[in-house]
Amino acid sequence: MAGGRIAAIGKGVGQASREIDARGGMASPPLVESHVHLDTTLTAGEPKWNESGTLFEGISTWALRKESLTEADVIRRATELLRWQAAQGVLFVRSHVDTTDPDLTAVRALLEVKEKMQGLVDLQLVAFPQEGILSYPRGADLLEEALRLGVDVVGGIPHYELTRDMGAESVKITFALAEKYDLPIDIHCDETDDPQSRFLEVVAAETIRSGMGHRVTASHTTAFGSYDDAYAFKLMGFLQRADLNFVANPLVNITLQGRMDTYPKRRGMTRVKELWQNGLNVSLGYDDVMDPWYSLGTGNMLQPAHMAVHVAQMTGRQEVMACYDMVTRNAARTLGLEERYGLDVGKPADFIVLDAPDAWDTLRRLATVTTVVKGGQVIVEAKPPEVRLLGEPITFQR
Ligand code: 17E
Ligand code: FE2
Repeated sequence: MAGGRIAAIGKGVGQASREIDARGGMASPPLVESHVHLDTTLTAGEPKWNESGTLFEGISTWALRKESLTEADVIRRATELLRWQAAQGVLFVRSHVDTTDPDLTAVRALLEVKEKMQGLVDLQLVAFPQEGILSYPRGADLLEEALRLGVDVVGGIPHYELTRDMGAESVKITFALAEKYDLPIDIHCDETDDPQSRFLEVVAAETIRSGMGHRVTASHTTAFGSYDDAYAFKLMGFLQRADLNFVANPLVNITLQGRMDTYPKRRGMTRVKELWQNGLNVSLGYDDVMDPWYSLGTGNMLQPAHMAVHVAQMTGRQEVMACYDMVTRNAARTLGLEERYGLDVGKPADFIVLDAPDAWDTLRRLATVTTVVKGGQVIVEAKPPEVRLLGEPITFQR
């Protein structure tokens, strides 16, 4: 490393001022969080718990918590979660921030957090109209105001607009704002089990029309898991033409979706394996840590990858490895970080060391991130848990 950048890679390439003993573990580019809600984090139970476990009770519970929101409150909670994530090797984060608030309190707070955390974590913010662009009073104005304040990405939530027409119209508003301010897009799209929720096709059409390609991301898209195969097959071709990114949030959607089903009960996840097989960029997010939608969690990105292996049945050798890519390289692509991300000479010296020899073993054991290096500086050192049975060490290795 030199000047905070990677100077050389390989054996015998010169003398380093500091050596890190990886003890047989692998080095990897940092973990990337491509979808989280930092404004809502660490509020579980406030002012009440989400007893039904549905997306909708999550939204109404958050609306109650929003009434008492202050900038200091958001800053404290968001900073805490970013620290948890950095401590677990997550150095790049894309967070949605609710713009359906006449005061834009969370927007102002997270813009401050972004500034304050620079140097530790790269934070991207998405203006997210939680209660709708057209269904919330002045929703479109508030969304645009957030962009003027400096939010990086334009969001949407078409499936939660009052009618199908309003949903389609809202997608067009998102694209119009993105084009006006030259910003990427990340839309909460079709987060429902309703197979009639078909806003992804509108997003694909707008992506093709605008030529925005991989500057567009469709998040959640859980209804894609409920579409019939004939429609899904046709749609997949359009998605390939559009070349947009997908983010799935398996920890959260496996619990939020399927709530109106008895049995068989749907998995409520988008077609992660098939999107990946068809060459589309898929990444994974945590979505929520201890909030009205998901009361558990620590922000460790190996957990959604581990859950994706199960929910998407990506259990083949290469498939498990692909799930690791979905919280590293693919997520970096979703965030548009290709230029500065990766273990290549000349790129910033940001990397992690895991106590596992490869990506497969990392997910099998939910390995510990033992070292985190940011800009050439060691910022985290951690020891894997030491276990002894009758005095003998147990390593969980065969
Ligand atoms: N809001 C939403 O609409 N969907 C989600 N999964 C979360 C917030 C976490
Ligand atoms: Fe989300």
